Amino acid sequence: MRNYLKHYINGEWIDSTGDETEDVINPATEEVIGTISLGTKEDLDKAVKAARAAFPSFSQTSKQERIELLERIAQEYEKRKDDIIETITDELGSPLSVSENVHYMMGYNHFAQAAESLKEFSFIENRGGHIVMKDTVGISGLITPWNFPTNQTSTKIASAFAAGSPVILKPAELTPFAAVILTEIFEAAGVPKGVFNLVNGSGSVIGNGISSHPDIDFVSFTGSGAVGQKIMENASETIKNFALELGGKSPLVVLDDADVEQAARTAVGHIATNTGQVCSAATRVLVPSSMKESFEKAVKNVLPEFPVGNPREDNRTGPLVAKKQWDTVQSYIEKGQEEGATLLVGGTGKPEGLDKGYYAKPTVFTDVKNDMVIAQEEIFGPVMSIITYDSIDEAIEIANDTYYGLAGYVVGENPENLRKVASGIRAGRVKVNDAEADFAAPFGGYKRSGIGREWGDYGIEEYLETKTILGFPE
Ligand code: TAP
Repeated sequence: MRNYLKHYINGEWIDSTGDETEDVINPATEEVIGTISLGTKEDLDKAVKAARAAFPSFSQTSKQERIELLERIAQEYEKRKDDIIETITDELGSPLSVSENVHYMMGYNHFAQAAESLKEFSFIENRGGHIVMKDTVGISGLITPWNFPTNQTSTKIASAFAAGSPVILKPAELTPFAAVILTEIFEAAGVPKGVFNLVNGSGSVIGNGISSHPDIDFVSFTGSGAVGQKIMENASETIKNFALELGGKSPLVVLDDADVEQAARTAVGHIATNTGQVCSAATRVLVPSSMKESFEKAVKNVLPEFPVGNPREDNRTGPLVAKKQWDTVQSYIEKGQEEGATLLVGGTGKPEGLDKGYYAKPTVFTDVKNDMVIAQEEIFGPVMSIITYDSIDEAIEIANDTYYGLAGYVVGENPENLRKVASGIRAGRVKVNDAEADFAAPFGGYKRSGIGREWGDYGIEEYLETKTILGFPE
């Protein structure tokens, strides 16, 4: 049992001023694996005070000092590898291989990349008559979701530290333990007191408290569009700066010269990895009408490569994070059937032999029309919609016929067509074939997928203000 009943404020683990707690459940076993304290407004105020007190000295640290701090964090992070992997598997239900190759790896890369980006980063530009300086935004409130417990926390914290901004982190109640390990990593790396503060608690108290706090200068949020809107409303009261990374309903455009089996593997990988609980997952798969049957056959063929089951065994897909998420996914599968889409594989209920745990069946709908609810709303589960198209222009039109614009994918051979589709998709990140991950590349959305960019130097920019100085003595 992991009982984390304290918050980390001003370099110390301190008791909560309230007595409310929340149990954390392992989604694979449905058993309680620990408890956290739910913080109060008073706890948040203490954390804000600590971050404010740390601001004058931390914001004035040199670039070199902050590079060294980020490098020490990356080193300490590596030392906690096994802990991080096991913790994420227990709280989120992701298979050990996914916890290692996705969650652990992404967290590490954000700290290492922030150090690298900072080396090249220029905080001052002489523009002839005037100087333009990049100045720390102030203190930052970070609100993160449950689906990537180290990725989303690390990208925000690494960028804030690179920019010299002290932070208050509120992780999601469903997966709060990875943030405790991160806190221990920061302690071991010598993060100055007050620069990192962890307040556990509910979105309605601590999350809401952060976005409306008059002494917090900037809020970075990742999560649902509904909460994103609430944050914008709250931030408007104090004209607070904010960045939002929200949902997606991303298209994967399969071109007619794509290797059909490989394209199907890519598509299934999107709904299998993290059990489809990924904001940038490709859940609308656009295939040429002429390829429909061969693609459907290929999907059925590759599905067994992604076995669903106990995340501590050799499986590729674990349970959904919580009963509530399982119920949501079930209702979307029912909706798809009501709307007249054809169920190719999967459906409602649990996979055979997996009665305990929030396991869902990987589900693929075909004959989907892009205006159906299952093609428009973010399901956040292992559900794919296959939609056909007859020309590349039509594929781009369908790809963009969505409120979202977080990501897009295109697979095929002809470079001209790949370029046309990649350039035509209205989204913050488009991936062509098997392009490798690049942690210096900006990440964020168009339209209702958000405002702002994370990762690398673009991520650091979010935590900076621009200041002009006229007549700066040489
Ligand atoms: P959200 O409700 O958006 O939760 C994300 C974070 O915001 C959590 O830390 C949450 O706290 C906090 N929060 C909740 N209400 C808040 C408020 N009024 N003010 C400030 N912060 C608040 O997401 P969810 O309930 O976990 O998931 C719902 C749906 O959102 C999912 O099904 C999925 O579609 C989408 N989602 C998207 C993403 C990404 S990466 N785009 C990530 C997660 C979920 P607590 O949960 O601890 O109360």
